[in-house]
Amino acid sequence: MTSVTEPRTGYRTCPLCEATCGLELTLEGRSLVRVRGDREDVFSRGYICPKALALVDLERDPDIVRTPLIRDGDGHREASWAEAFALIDSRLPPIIAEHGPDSVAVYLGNPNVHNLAGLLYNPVLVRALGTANLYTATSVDQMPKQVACAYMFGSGLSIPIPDVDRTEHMLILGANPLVSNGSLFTAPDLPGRLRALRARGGKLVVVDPRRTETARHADEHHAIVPGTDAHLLFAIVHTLFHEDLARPGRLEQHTSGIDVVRDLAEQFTPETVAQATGIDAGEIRRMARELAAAERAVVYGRVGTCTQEFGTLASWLVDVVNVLTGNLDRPGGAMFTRPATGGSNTAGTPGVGKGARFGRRHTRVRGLAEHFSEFPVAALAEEILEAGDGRVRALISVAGNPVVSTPDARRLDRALDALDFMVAVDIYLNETSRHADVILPGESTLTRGHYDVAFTALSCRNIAHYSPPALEAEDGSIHEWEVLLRLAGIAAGQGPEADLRALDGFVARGVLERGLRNALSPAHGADLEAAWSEVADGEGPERLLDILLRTGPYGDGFGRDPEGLSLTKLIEHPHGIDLGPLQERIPEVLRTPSGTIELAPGDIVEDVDRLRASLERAHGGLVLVGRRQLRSNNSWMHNLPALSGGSNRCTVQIHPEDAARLKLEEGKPVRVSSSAGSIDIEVEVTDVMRPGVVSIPHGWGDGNGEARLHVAAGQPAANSNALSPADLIDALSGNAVLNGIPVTVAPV
Ligand SMILES: Nc1nc2c(c(=O)[nH]1)N[C@H]1C(S)=C(S)[C@@H](COP(=O)(O)OP(=O)(O)OC[C@H]3O[C@@H](n4cnc5c(=O)[nH]c(N)nc54)[C@H](O)[C@@H]3O)O[C@H]1N2
Ligand SMILES: Nc1nc2c(c(=O)[nH]1)N[C@H]1C(S)=C(S)[C@@H](COP(=O)(O)OP(=O)(O)OC[C@H]3O[C@@H](n4cnc5c(=O)[nH]c(N)nc54)[C@H](O)[C@@H]3O)O[C@H]1N2
Ligand code: SF4
Ligand SMILES: [Mo]
Repeated sequence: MTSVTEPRTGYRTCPLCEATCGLELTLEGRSLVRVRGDREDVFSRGYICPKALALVDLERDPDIVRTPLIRDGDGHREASWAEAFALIDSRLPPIIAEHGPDSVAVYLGNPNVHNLAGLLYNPVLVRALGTANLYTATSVDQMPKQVACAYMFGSGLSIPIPDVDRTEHMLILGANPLVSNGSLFTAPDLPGRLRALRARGGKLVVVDPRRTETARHADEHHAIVPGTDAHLLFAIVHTLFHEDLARPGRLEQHTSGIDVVRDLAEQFTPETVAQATGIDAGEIRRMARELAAAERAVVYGRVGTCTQEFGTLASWLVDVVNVLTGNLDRPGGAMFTRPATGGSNTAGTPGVGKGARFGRRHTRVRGLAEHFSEFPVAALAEEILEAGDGRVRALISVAGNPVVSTPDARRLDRALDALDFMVAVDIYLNETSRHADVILPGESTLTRGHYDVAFTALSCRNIAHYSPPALEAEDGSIHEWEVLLRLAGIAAGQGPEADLRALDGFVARGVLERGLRNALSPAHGADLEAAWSEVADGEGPERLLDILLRTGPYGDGFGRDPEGLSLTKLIEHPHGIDLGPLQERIPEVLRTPSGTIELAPGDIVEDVDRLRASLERAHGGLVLVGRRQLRSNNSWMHNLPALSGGSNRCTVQIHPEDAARLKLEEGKPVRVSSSAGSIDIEVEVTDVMRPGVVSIPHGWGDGNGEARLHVAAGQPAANSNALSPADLIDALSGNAVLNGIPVTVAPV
């Protein structure tokens, strides 16, 4: 018998991590049967990692939530969309009416940044709710970098990206791109790009308390004491000044505060920080000299430098060194992307702006400042649990698993039980969504179009790449953007049957008006009605994307430049369009009040006292850091057989000397405890760890009967964030400290 359905091929960008690799999908009927790298993808050239292959398992995972679920006693039962939305409409608006908009919190998780629905329609939902209680995964991730960039360059999304393909020297702190493939640094096949850097005679230096996969493939590895990157970087800055190696070059005329930084660095001599950092003073001087001597060099810091006690200072100093060595905004250094969908630094006045303003609101209980209109998620549990006016009573969680991903995880787990009402938009019934009164299914990767609005703004080349849906949505299913818009309609008091088409049109017109108002847009000043008539028939994320592209920096300006970008043009290029290497953008990219790179922002300068004080602190005792695993993705891919077992084990790694002293035996269970709690976990004795530092991967749940994760439930696991104390935050950004947590380890 011959098969009824011929295999078909579709192309799409991988939605799983920031690398944005091109995939070639093979489908039979509605089934995804094979995933390969798309060799013709203009950016990834066929590269993929094991996670993408697991999309086949994800699509057929029987545990995936495909119909709305409604709480029924201790469990959940299936319901129709109409019943689910009606229930939300009967519960949510009364809470808002009685207790005000802030009584409803929103948590937005990481996958939102990887899909158009989340990126473009969550803001609509948050606006409709009008709540100040917005929390996202940003405050357990890159908030310090965004805060530092906002101070220095005037926008939280003006983040300098390593120009890896042209650099000759790269210093990486607190990132493990051989496993993670990079973050705030979109570069498919980053492992290959780093190999190429060394093959052309360049040098790769890694600073990490663990001898990571990346460290093992580097020229040099420095096993730093966790939380001391700012000390190390300050000593590098000190050396640059002291040895007259600071050469900002053309940046000098565009930079203010260089002298202030020189004064601040004065006391951070390599000798002063050597003990704290665990890195020899001579080595620090050599690192500084080599950075200064290299023709093109770049410093890059990521999760390990952000989710720590001095996250903002470390993130700031990364770019201070890039500026002082003349490597900011220069080929082979750290450069600014110019994204095709535009952004804060492609609008407004080139070279000047309002800059950063934080703390317009504060959390009720601890008084923590807002950054970019969101609060630190480390404060969410107390905002729910602590009685009083303004308490959070309801939560909408979209593609997030904060019970596993955020600090004091067990307390948050209890807090979610204390809510009056919770909605989760998620593809799994997991540690977080199990608390929801209503779970609304997210959408399959195959039935939605894809464009990386976020990551094309953070990539090491300028790229535009749209993938149309590989499959039509099934009858009766609802696209994720429609789910979010439906929730927005309910929040706005329009009920569960609001006119989605009208709401969507309103959203799209707003985006179009903003685009036409932007003096830097090729569509600036175009006739609104004429432009609207070109998109009036469209809908959803695709229409918004089309407007962003056409009004963006390479756009067709609604007909003004027929060669320019539009969604139609991208559809004609299924393997993406390469818009070329990164270009110099200073001073035009700046949006600071002074019109300069503000190298010594006041708030940051003040925080240096805290850093200085830490030098006098007594050391000793074990500290915990995290790690990522190649065949895993934060908290939600442990349920896929293709990614289970093997190297993917939830263990605590510890140096042999520490293990001997504590009488810990390889493979045996141990109890790891911190001020927040304790977990039992298997021990792995390995000299990849720096003595005094232990490592546990995040993303594993405690195993909970109510979750529907059959494959994951069979694997030994423990929630590392049960150990992260919610009171440990980076002072300037409110970001959680997830690395460098004091712990004890003992045999069970
Ligand atoms: N200790 C420690 N903690 C950490 C980190 C660390 O390094 N150490 N890293 C932090 C970082 S960098 C991040 S980004 C956060 C992540 O924190 P979160 O974003 O809270 O967690 P994820 O594991 O990404 O969970 C995503 C959720 O989205 C669901 N999901 C997946 N795809 C879709 C979809 O298409 N639609 C919908 N609606 N739902 C979907 C999944 O089922 C899951 O419930 O964790 C942070 N936590
Ligand atoms: N396979 C896989 N890929 C992923 C993910 C995943 O879960 N799995 N998650 C994705 C996400 S959401 C993100 S944000 C990115 C993150 O990508 P990366 O930033 O590369 O994240 P990690 O691999 O956690 O690397 C952080 C490193 O910091 C080190 N570290 C800890 N504390 C310190 C410190 O104080 N100083 C220094 N210098 N180093 C320290 C840790 O040992 C670790 O090696 O990865 C993405 N890609
Ligand atoms: S590296 Fe990231 S984008 Fe590329 S295939 Fe793997 S998960 Fe997908
Ligand atoms: Mo992340």
